Amino acid sequence: MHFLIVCFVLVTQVVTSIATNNTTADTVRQWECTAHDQCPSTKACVQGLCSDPCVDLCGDNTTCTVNLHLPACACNHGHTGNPFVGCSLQVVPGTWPPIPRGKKQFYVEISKTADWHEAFMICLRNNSRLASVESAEELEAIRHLIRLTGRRLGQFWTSGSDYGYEGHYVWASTGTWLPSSSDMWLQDPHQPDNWQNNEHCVEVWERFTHQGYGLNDRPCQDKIYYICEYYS
Ligand SMILES: [Ca+2]
Repeated sequence: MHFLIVCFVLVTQVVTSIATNNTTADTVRQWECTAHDQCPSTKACVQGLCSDPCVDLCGDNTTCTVNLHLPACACNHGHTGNPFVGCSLQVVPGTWPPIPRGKKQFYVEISKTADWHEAFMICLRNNSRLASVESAEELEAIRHLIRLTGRRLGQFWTSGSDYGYEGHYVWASTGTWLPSSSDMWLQDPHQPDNWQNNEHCVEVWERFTHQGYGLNDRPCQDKIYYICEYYS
């Protein structure tokens, strides 16, 4: 559902008497109009000229249309707010992603560590969710952010888990599958390996510099850094 706010503004019709003593013939001739209906339907009579009434009328993320000389501002699809001031992406409570067609972003936390469940809660409390790494491009974006922190060989929780069904991984924040055959899993040894039958949560790990960054299952109670995702 999106909200569409349409507001009409009556453009002030300038009807000023030209029959004043000081009005010259030249001044009279430069007037295009004295009423809207003397202009095309997409123009309005503003200060004697047929003008576009949308100029500088609406705020950001809006569309202005003119019907029978009258301008109307409306928020663009997926946006909400006052179209004359500006509209922002509409947040839909209880859904993820919360913003239709919003851009997914990641936040890498390196100031504190947490176990998997604690990390999940921390991200929720910060209007985000524990990260779901759903493509090689997203893994690359995370690698770039981690590199910016200066941390090497670090370990970071994602929302991946096979708690519900051993060996069947899902991104808990989105409910989508994470195939065990995905190229994003670290190799040598092949992950996920459920080492000692105690690894059910998924991290991003720079195992060795020559392997680069990839996914690995590890014990959920381990305290490591974590990555949240949010939309803007
Ligand atoms: Ca493992």
